Amino acid sequence: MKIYLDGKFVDEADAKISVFDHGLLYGDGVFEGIRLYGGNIFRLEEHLERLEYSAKAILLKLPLTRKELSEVTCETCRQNNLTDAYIRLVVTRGVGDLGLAPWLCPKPTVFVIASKITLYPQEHYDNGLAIVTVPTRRINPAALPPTIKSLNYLNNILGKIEARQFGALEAIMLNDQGYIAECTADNVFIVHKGELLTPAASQGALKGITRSAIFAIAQELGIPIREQELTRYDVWIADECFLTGSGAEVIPVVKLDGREIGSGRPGPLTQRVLEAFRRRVRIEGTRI
Ligand code: PXG
Repeated sequence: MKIYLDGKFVDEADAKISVFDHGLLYGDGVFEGIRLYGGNIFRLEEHLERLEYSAKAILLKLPLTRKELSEVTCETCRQNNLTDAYIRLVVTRGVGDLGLAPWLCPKPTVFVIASKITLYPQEHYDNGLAIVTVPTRRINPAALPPTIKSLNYLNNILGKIEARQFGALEAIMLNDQGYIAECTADNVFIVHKGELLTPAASQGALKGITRSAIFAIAQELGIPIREQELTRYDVWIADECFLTGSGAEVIPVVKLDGREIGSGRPGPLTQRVLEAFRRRVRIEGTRI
């Protein structure tokens, strides 16, 4: 496997980073998780824009332009002869000393990994996921905005560990007002009376690229869609529920905390959205 690392394509075994890199020492950096479908990168410009916003929010000056980042991302896929892949684009604060001071890190580190992806097992797309609500709250946007896709994922990892302790693969995280923010690595949607509802970013959700594709798909299909504050009660009485993410795509949820949602089976609107999403990823996108 060839990895892009700071201007060069190197073998996996040579893709090494300093122990003084602040991405490692402090989680000081930003990243994107991107998908390649049939030789097209899905919504690359949107991912690069979000990366630029994440970087700007932490006052990290990206060392490559949008065009250069786009080119190295495509080239990493080409170098590995990939047509379908998961791409991880990472920019860290770079090498510094043992203090926090980001201004003492002269050069950000940039790397791109393009690799195979393992989705949730197919049975969960067919039969739906059972998820739980975890006690760990999503971090308060006033402490660290969840709209920044930073290398600090410990809040989500604590949520993921709790999900597993309850026997679930994914979990709903509430914000500190008790409203649904998102899952540990996915956005949440419910269907209620024919309408699609999802929490706003202000509730502590990442502005997911898949989530924004769902807004376009809903419009195309003529399904009403809007952002709304959601509680667990809204999920209890929902007709359907599904999660979205670059890794998960669109996955039905049929149980929350052991309680069946709707009919207890993946619902018809979820199926329509999932099919439309799978069609869209094949035709939309940047040819590598
Ligand atoms: N919320 C969080 C906290 C995420 O990390 C999403 C929502 C969905 O956003 P996108 O833009 O992907 O629709 C994410 C995305 C992984 C992996 O390695 C994680 C994500 C995406 C792809 C792979 O587990 N998180």
